[in-house]
Amino acid sequence: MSEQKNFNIAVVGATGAVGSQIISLLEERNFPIEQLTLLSSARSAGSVIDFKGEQIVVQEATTSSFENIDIALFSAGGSVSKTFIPHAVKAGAICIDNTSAYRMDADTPLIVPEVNIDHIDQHRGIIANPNCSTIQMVAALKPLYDAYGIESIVVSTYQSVSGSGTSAIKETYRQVQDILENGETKADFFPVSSLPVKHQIAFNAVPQIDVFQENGYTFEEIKMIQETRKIFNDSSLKVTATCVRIPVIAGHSESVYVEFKNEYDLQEVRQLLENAPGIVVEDDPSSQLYPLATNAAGKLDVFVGRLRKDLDNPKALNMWVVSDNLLKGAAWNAVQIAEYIALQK
Ligand code: NAP
Ligand code: 3JN
Repeated sequence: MSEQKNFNIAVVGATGAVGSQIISLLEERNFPIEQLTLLSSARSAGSVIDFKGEQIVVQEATTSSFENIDIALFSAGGSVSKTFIPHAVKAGAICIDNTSAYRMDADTPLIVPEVNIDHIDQHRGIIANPNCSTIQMVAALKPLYDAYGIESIVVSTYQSVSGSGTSAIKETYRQVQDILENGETKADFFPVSSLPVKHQIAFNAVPQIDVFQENGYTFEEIKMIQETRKIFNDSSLKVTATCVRIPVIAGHSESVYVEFKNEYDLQEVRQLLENAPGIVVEDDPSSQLYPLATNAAGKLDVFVGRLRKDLDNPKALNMWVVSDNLLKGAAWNAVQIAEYIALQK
C-alpha cells in the first residue's frame, strides 16, 4: 500500500468568516497535513488559532509566505488574491481561490466537485471556487441539466449576512439590538461597506449585493450569470438573477425557476435529486416540510424542496434551494477541491 502523503497547507484569510470554516473543516475531515500556515493581514497577525490542540500563530501574509506550500486556500478578498496568488503559484503551490479574482479567466477552472470536477485538470496553479449563490444553484440543477437540458434559469436569492463576513454579522446583531432597545439604528455597513449610501439591514430586505454595473445588474447577479454558464460549459444558457440581502445570519435561500429543453416528469425530478451527490430533498407540503436556512446552517449539503411544475409551461419547474453559504458555498467546496487534489498525489 502506498503511504499517505501529508501536505503543507496555507489558509489566507484565516481569521475571517470563510477562513475559520476552512480551518474547522480541515480538522474535522482529518485532512493529511504536514504543516498548517495561517495568514491574515497585519491586523490579526500574532493572534492564535487552535488546530487539533496545537496553538498556531497567525502570520501576516507576504509575497514570501508560500515557500514549500503545497496547497494554499485563499479567502481574503479579490485584491489579496491578485497580490499573492502569482507568488504562490511561482513558489509551486496549487491555489484554491474563494474570490472572484480569477473565476472568469480562461486558464482557471471554476469547480463545483459534484458538477464539473472533470474541468480541474486544465488548471495552471489556480482553481477557482464559484460564488456561494452559484454553487448551491448549480449543484441542485446538475442532475436535471444532464437529464433534460436547460433552456433558461430565473433565480432570486435571499442571502444571509454572513456572506459579507464577520463585520456584517456584527453589524446585523447591533442593528437588531439598537432597534429592540431604542426603536432606531444607524446603518453603517450594508449594502456595500465602501459606498457612501448605507441601508438598514435589520428587519429589512435589500435588493443590492455588491456594486451596480452599467446594465443595472449588481456584480453579485452578474457573477451568478457568468459563472453558471462557465460551470455548465454552456454559453447559450439563458440566466437572469435578482440578489437580495436579508437579515438571516447563516444560509442562503434561492427561488429557482428553470425551463428545460424537454418536458419532464416531476416524480423523476425528485428521484434524480434524491440520488444526486450532496443534495438532500426536503419536500412534503402535507407536513410543511421544505428547506429552511435555520436547518441548513452548519450542514454541508444543498437542500431542495417546494418542487412544483409551472402551471402554464410543461417544461418549467419551480424549486427552493437552501445551503450554508460559508460551507458548501465557500469553505466546504474549497476543501472538497483540496481533498480531490490530495487524492491525486
Ligand atoms: P471576513 O470575515 O471579513 O474576513 C476577511 C479575511 O481576510 C480576514 O482573515 C482578514 O484578516 C483577511 N485579510 C484582509 N485583508 C488582508 C490582507 N491584505 N492580507 C491578508 N489577509 C487579509 O471576510 P469573509 O467573509 O471571510 O470573506 C473573505 C473573502 O472570501 C471575500 O472577500 C470573498 O472574496 C471571499 N468569499 C467568497 C465566498 C464565496 O461565495 N465563495 C463567500 C464569502 C466570501 P484580518 O483579520 O487581519 O483582517
Ligand atoms: O454576499 C454574499 O453573500 C457572498 C459574497 C461573496 C463575496 C464577497 C466579497 C467579495 C465575493 C465573492 O465570492 O464573489 C467577493 C469577491 O471575491 O468578488
